[in-house]
Amino acid sequence: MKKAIIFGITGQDGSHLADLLLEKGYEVVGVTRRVSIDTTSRIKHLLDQENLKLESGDITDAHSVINILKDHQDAAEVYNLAAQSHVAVSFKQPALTWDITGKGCLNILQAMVDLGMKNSRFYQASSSEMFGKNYDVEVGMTSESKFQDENTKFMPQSPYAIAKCAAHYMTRLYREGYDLHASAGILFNHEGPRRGENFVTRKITKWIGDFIKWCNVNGVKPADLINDTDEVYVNGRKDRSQGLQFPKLRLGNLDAYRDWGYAGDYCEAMWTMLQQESPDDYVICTGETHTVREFLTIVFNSVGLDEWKHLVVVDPEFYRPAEVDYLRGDCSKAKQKLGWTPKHTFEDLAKMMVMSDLS
Ligand code: NAP
Ligand code: G4F
Repeated sequence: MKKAIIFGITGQDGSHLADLLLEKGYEVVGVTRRVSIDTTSRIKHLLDQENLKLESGDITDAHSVINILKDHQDAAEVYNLAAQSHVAVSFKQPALTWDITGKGCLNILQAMVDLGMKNSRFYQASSSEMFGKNYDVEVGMTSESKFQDENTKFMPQSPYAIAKCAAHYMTRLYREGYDLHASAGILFNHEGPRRGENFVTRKITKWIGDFIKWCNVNGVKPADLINDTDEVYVNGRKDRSQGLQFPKLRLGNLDAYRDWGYAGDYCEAMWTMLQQESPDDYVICTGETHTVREFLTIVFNSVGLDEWKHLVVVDPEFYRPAEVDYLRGDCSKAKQKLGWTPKHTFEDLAKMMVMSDLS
């Protein structure tokens, strides 16, 4: 039976990857860090599987990394999905982000070399955020289109993206310098019902789910609503102390473009990369780009609301010191070499997330 180690198993992607590997008959070792509350909610459905083993560890602690790898040197695959993965948080906690998202990867790679794990394959979760401000331009007969692929230069725009660049280069160095089978997936934004609640897509679908449930419980129809700067009120009950009120959805930059796909599809790409004879780097994306505004429109329309402007507040608190304005990937290489294509569209994704948050 093949063994795989997942650093970051409790995260969105770690949980999808664990589903996939267990389905494929792997023995899965998941690394979880000790925190004061239970973080296993995304893998709750897997906890009684005998092929899943959880090990306690932290990728910032090189001792814990080497001890875990020493106990599982027979692992065929090692996935590094662990990160402080929130871009806005990385501006507030840059050193912590560096230690986890940048140096954590080095701790794993060096431990694999020190332990002589020549037969184990390594996956690094690189990010489209590394492209930052940069893109390439394809000039057609009548139009131009912007895109990023494996050859686009990185111009990172956040402490998170800089840490990811360091880990990405480190992965390439250990591949070339130590002959390690180390691949990096440069994944564009991917979401789903298991997405953390403070990423923009999930923040929106979670809010709409809570809002619709509140309307249903209180017998409120959108036509009954009265607007205020911060909350929505129900007609005839304007007294704030007693009236029905619901906080508006507060967001930052609505004009950013992202290439959003479904996390389950992207975890299949990670696994496929490690099945290749030679390690390499691959862009994984949908090739479509949409603004936060467009996501809002699809989500609100999907619950029968034509308009979102009166329910959303643009709050500068959610602006970032530096922004990534435009991401749209070109995954031709993954299509050709891995035979991978995304299965879910932007609309599918938004509706899947809304349905889940409504239930
Ligand atoms: P996520 O939901 O934030 O999960 C991050 C995981 O890392 C969690 O399991 C977390 O554990 C773990 N972790 C954090 N600090 C750790 C530490 N010091 N030691 C060990 N584990 C630690 O992220 P995701 O969306 O699944 O993304 C997975 C990976 O892909 C991340 O590296 C992310 O940066 C990268 N990525 C994500 C996207 C995307 O759109 N989702 C795109 C490109 C790249 P806790 O549960 O204890 O917090
Ligand atoms: O959902 P986001 O926080 O994702 P972001 O910054 O693109 O990063 C995600 O994708 C990366 C891949 O490109 C990953 F590497 C990274 O780990 C993470 O998974 O923000 C998306 C956009 C940004 O432009 C942000 O400024 O939405 C904008 N936004 C507007 N209002 C907001 C909000 N983002 C968040 N999180 N919260 C808001 O209220």
